[in-house]
This record gives sequence, C-alpha cells and structure tokens, in this order.
Amino acid sequence: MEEHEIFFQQYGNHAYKYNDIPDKFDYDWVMFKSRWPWLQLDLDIPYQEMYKEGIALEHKFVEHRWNDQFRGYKHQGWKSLAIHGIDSQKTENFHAYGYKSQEAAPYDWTEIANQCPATLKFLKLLPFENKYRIRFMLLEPGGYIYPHKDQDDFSFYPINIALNHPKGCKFAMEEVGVLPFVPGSAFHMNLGYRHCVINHSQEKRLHLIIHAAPGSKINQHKRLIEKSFNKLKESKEKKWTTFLDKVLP
Ligand SMILES: O=C(O)CCC(=O)C(=O)O
Ligand SMILES: [Fe+2]
Repeated sequence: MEEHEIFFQQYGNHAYKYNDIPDKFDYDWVMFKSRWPWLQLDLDIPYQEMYKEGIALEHKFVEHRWNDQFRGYKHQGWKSLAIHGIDSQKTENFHAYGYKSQEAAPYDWTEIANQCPATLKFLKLLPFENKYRIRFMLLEPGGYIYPHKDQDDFSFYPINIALNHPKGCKFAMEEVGVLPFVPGSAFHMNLGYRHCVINHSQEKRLHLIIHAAPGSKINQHKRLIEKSFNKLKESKEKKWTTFLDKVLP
C-alpha cells in the first residue's frame, strides 16, 4: 500500500471534536496557542462563480511541486495557478525563486486576476493587508498528495476554501481526522499537523489557498475570528442540547 492509502486507513474515519473551547474569546490563544487543527470561517463565499472562473483557466495550471517527487514526498495530479503571486505559474513559495523572505518577493495580482472578477472582488474584501500567494489548487480524479507538514509550529496560517468538493475527495490530518469540507466552506489551517489529500472521484477538485497576513486590517481579522469562534461554540452547544433532548425525558 502507498503512504496516502495507509494514512487514510488510519485517519480516514476519524472526526475531530473540540473539547477545549474556552468561555471567553481570546484572539491570540485561538490563533497561536489553541493547537486546534482547523477553524471553520464564518464567511459568505460566491464559490460557484469562483469555481467557474478557476476551471475556465484550467489550460494554464502547472504541475505543483513537481521536484518534490525526488525528495520522497509524492503526489499525483496536483496542479496550481496563482491569482496573486510572483507570476501566475510560479506556484511554489518564495525560496524556490531565490527570495529570502515573503516580504522580499514581488507579490502582486497576476495576469489572470482580471479574468476572475468574482474571485478578485471576494479576495479584496478579506481582512488582509499583506497578500502573498493566493492560488487555485486542482486535484485530478484519482490524484493524491502524500502525508507532509508545512510548518514547525502549531498556529493558524493559510486559508483553504473548497470551490467544489466531490464525494470521494478527502483531506485528513494525522491523529486528528477528516476536515468537514463541503463546497463553499473555508478553514484557517494548522499545517503543523501532517496532512494528506485524496480525490477518489471522477471529478476535478478545485480549492483556493490564501497565504496572507492582516497587517493594518488586524481588527477586522480579529472580528472574523471571533465570529467564527462564536459559530463553533454555538454549534457545539446545539449538538449538546439536541443530545440532552434525546436522552432526557
Ligand atoms: O488542498 C490542496 O491542494 C493543498 C493541500 C495541502 O497540502 C495544504 O493545504 O498544505
Ligand atoms: Fe500541505
């Protein structure tokens, strides 16, 4: 069996339960100390339009992290196209193109941005002053991404949005379980956990991944995280009361 198959045998049926939601919201705790694997964001996303815009540009997508194949870190059918970046087809991080830091790389809207008006409008409304890489990520039918992690700490960083999410497509984290992606859902991701993706469907899977920092929009970002935190709390409480209604006379 290959590594992604072993990974899904282990974690493919696990669900994650938040057992440690504090009563009071604390932005720094949620973002940097909670070690939560993901936080679903309370955002309205015109994902159907965004999907159409991304998939219309399919001919421009490039094989993502092709060189990793030689570092024992395998994937298949993983493609990408940047709407904000160094160039639409430079889909790797700044190191790969000789830049010393995120800030030193000449990130900007790429030439595909004006072909994606709904996506662009949505991205401009987000609470991020500093935008780095923002990419459409495609996973072909039968495609997979081997288990790997992308950071050494356990804080939230990129946002991953499902523009579609065919049945049979799964994104799982080690020791944690499967992310509850449905089309249009968005998660702040904690990629300190090893993770792995498979597309066991006949359809292409299209997500959007955003690397950005709030900068001067920190207060708006805090509000978004607080709203999302409250939603999470409400959904836990709702589950609990539904459970009590069932077990109590
Ligand atoms: O969903 C994807 O295409 C990327 C998965 C992944 O490895 C990541 O988000 O870091
Ligand atoms: Fe990753």
